Amino acid sequence: MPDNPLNIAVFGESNVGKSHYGAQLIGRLNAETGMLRMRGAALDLAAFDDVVQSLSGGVPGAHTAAGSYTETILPVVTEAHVAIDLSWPDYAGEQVSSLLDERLVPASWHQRVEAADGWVLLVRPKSAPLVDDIFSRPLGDLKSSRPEGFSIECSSQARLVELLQMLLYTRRSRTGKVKPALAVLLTCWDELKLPEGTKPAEVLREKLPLFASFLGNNWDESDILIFGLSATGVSLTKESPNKDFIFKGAEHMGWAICDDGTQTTDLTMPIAELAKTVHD
Ligand SMILES: Nc1nc2c(ncn2[C@@H]2O[C@H](COP(=O)(O)OP(=O)(O)OP(=O)(O)O)[C@@H](O)[C@H]2O)c(=O)[nH]1
Ligand SMILES: [Mg+2]
Repeated sequence: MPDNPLNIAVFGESNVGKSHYGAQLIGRLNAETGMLRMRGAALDLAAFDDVVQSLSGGVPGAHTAAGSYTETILPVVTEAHVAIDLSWPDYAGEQVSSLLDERLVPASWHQRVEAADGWVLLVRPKSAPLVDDIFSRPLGDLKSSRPEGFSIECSSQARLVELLQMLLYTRRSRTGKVKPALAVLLTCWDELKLPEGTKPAEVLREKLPLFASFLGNNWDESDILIFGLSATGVSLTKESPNKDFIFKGAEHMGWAICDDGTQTTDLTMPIAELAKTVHD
């Protein structure tokens, strides 16, 4: 096993499923059924306690409180004995909004942005509808189609491009390091109601074409992975707790979609595949 474990860091805007994926991943690691296993001693997993507890009762966890920032390091190992320190932040997604609005990467993020060998970006396609913006229609047209004084905002796709550009700039300017390998996880895949076998890269191209072409133009094909993820498998509501979560256990719920469109219950797969890409 190498002395220095690989470092993988997770990013995502508000409400994309960061906390629920973190909680479900911990469940899978504890169940020891997937491509990744824990290595090392018990950890402080307090940041995910609330969501883990809510899921075991079949209800969704709460949003991460604004202003909170914790980082959980999950020491894991792949089947090929590659050690990884998975840095799972639990920050309110609003931090990303203020990062974009203020055009400033907070100091608390620098270490993760700079040190990571691989980045995981969570994107929820249902919350990123295709809308016209300055990239798809002339500014004059946009202005005339909106009431007087209406401000024209960046589309969700443009925000994602902006986020990655800011992270890349911070990394390059402070360390001179090249781009890390990147895994884009299209979250809440169940919401998209897609036919079985649909490939994540096709969904990215169809639902987020601008973002897809930015990725294609900036990353080598061998350094980018696109997966689907449904951390809970279904939409949960507080009003009617999901019986499968209660009786089967949250560790049996949720699935991911591999790049060839096949479904797997192994929620550790996207991270394990990214580690392979980084390590090879
Ligand atoms: N349908 C469906 N809903 C999901 C899934 N994963 C998470 N959700 C829901 O999406 C919402 C947001 O999930 P969170 O994990 O709290 O998202 P977050 O990125 O941590 O959000 P902030 O803490 O606000 O930054 C919650 O209502 C979850 O129940 C999924 O796989 N499928
Ligand atoms: Mg959260």
